[in-house]
Amino acid sequence: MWQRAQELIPGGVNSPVRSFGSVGGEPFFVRRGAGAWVEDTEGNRYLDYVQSWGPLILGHAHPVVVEALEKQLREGTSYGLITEAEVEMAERLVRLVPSLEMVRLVNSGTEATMSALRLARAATGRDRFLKFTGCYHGHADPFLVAAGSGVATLGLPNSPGVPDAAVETTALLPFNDLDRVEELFRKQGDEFAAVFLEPAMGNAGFIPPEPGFLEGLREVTERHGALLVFDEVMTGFRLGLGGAQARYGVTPDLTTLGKVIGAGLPVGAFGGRRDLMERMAPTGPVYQAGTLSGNPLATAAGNAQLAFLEREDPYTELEEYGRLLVQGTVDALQAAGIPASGTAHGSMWGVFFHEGPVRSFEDAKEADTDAFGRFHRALLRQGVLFAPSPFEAGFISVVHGPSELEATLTAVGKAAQEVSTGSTV
Ligand code: KE4
Repeated sequence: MWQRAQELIPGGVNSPVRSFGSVGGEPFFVRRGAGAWVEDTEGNRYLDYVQSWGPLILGHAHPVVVEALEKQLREGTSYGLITEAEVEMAERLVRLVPSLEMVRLVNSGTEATMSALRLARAATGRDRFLKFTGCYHGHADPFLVAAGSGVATLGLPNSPGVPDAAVETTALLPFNDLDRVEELFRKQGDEFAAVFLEPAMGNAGFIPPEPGFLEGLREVTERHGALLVFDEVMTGFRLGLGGAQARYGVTPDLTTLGKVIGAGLPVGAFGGRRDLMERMAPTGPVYQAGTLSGNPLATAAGNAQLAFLEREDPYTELEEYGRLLVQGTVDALQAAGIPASGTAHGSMWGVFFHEGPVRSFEDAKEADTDAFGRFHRALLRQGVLFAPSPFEAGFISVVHGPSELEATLTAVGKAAQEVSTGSTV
């Protein structure tokens, strides 16, 4: 099957990270998911900390999501016309996410971020924007940028097929370095439409903002008439019910969402201040559209999952599990003589094979990725699935409980020993 997949689909996968390229070995094919577990086509079960890269905060096939989908399926899968479920979803997002006065649903995080950037450029009449190294905002051209020739202000494409023109208005600086932002904006701040970031990085491992960083960005963008855009596709409803902006107490002008709000169905969203969102077609001139945006299956699943989170507010338990998981993993690695550090906020967490502190992607890149690969394979053999890359965040769902934590930490202890004694192949 793996051979057939690689013959017919580039790399055998419909998204690169699924190839397990950075941890070695062959990926398994999933037959089903159930709660905190995924099962492969050979009947092996794995405790799942990937959770479809964030969406499955209730775990796989949670009854409230399955029931909502079963009910909707019989009524149809898409209409291309408005439905009450879209209004219910918009009301809930506006109620729970501090920056949202209006919101539009799209089909992926990529669509959400590319639309938010277009709106920020339209609203300010400026083309340039600042992003941070290691932050991933989907694969639209303006975001596929590598550090320029030493200077931050000239983005260069980081993928063939992206024209220089698409990224020369993208500036790039290290995360958590407010001084560099202040310095850039002192000189050129009035050229910038936006500062665009993951308020806590989930695509470089898990790297939270340092105290003062987000507050500083809020102040410098206001001072120079630029918009502050939080890409909460991953942190939304993961760092708490109101996402990173509620947890860290900084309200952006625009927010992008995805993942959790679709419960595994394709959904993205962008929203924010009313005066900005009213510029979107058809009320305003900024064009954006989508055949399946807000489709009934996605809103059925998303509404069911978000309603559960709003009703049960499970974040204290999620964060406690994350804290114990990270502490137990770091302790086991250090006991095996392997430098390690890590953090857990809300239902996201990360461990670096790096003694820490890890404040930026530049720091994260110094981690021992080879040892991480050996650790990942050793865990897999014991039925535990961590994200198959050292530069991804881990997730916890409401169906990860004490027995899952105990099983995980037992596997982690053995894997750490295997890595340090070099007995892993
Ligand atoms: P999608 O277009 O993949 O739905 O969302 C893009 C995106 C935007 N913003 C943030 C903060 C994101 O984390 C993502 C997507 N995250 C990756 C995980 N590293 C998706 C996994 C994948 O690429 O397969």
